[in-house]
Amino acid sequence: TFEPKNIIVTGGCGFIGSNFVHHVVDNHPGVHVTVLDKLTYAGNPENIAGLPEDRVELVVGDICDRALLDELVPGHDAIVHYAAESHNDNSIADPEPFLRTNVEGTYALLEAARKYGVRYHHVSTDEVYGDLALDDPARFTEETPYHPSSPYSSTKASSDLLVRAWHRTFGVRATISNCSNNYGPYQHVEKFIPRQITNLIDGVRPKLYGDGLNVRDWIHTEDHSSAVWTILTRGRIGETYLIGADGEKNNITVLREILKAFGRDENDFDWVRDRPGHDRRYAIDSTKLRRELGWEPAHTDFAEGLAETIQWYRENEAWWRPAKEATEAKYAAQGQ
Ligand code: NAD
Ligand code: TDX
Repeated sequence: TFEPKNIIVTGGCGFIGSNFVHHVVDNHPGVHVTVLDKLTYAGNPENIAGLPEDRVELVVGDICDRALLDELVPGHDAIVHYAAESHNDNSIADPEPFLRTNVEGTYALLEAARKYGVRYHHVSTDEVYGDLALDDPARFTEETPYHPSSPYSSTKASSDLLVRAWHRTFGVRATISNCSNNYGPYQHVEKFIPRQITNLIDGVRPKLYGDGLNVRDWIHTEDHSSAVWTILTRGRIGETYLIGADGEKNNITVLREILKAFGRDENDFDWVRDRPGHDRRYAIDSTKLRRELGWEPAHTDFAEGLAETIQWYRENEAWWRPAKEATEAKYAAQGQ
């Protein structure tokens, strides 16, 4: 077992990274967290506000900044890398920042991990495997070939390959996790579930892409955090672990659950233009993580997790309101 004392969490002011920071503070008392975050449109320091100052430090900076990494990384024993450009629709509108942050940024962190002998965990996505047909009984495993579809997922796939090479060639003590779609508090209003919840709070009709039958494999972000901690501390070096909680649902089903929670008719939404190259279905087989490391998800009741998430957006309008108008303006310009 690896017992980290002083970790860097990149992207710790984003949705999943900040949930991980809370998870570490709440569950692992001896650990200090340095958050390295550029505070892009997706990063919000309020996500980690109020945490004990002797446990969490925020450094505002870019993961591509090699000089900053030379200052920051020595003295830490692990890097947990969440920072990314994360939204598929943005990657279609403008791929450039995805190449920089996701590929060059990962390269810079790997070089720092190599130079200072630091343990490295790489947070990635199931989208690197491409998509499955709706009627295919198969799910993704660690052996599934890479087949990314979008600019976003191709940059994530590229970064995963860099990690594998830096482990094999330079001996960087690295692990990779590929997780399915997360939901929960602090998710940006550009993403599917928060977008529809906040639309309904605003009295605006939700927007469904294509035929609404695309399937995503939903996991609560808290379960993603416990899985990453498990892999960081007990995973085998050089290995990849898939993270999932058996949460396959198609988009129209999820949307109708949200509509129901707001007491609206199940057809009270708009069909909008489909996403180009839209992946049909993702599905994760997380047997390796469960058998080898004994991890289990705790939040397996999607209806309950969704109700709590809706409640969180109702209670935290001040958190999401500033981003809402610009996000919807961008979608409107794309016919979505
Ligand atoms: P997010 O967009 O909510 O947050 C990204 C964070 O990274 C922000 O705080 C942003 O300011 C920061 N950041 C961006 N570029 C940076 C740079 N160059 N330097 C430093 N910080 C930078 O993303 P998220 O949804 O929380 O995703 C986090 C990670 O998890 C990503 O690597 C993503 O690929 C992966 N992932 C996400 C999901 C999902 O469902 N959202 C599923 C599987 C894996
Ligand atoms: O308004 C919408 N209407 C709609 O039907 C939006 C924003 C999305 N959708 C659909 C597209 C997808 O099929 O909902 C599904 C989920 O969309 P997103 O929230 O954009 O997520 P997705 O593209 O599946 O990617 C997410 O999961 C994997 C994260 O954003 C990625 O960072 C992660 O790697």
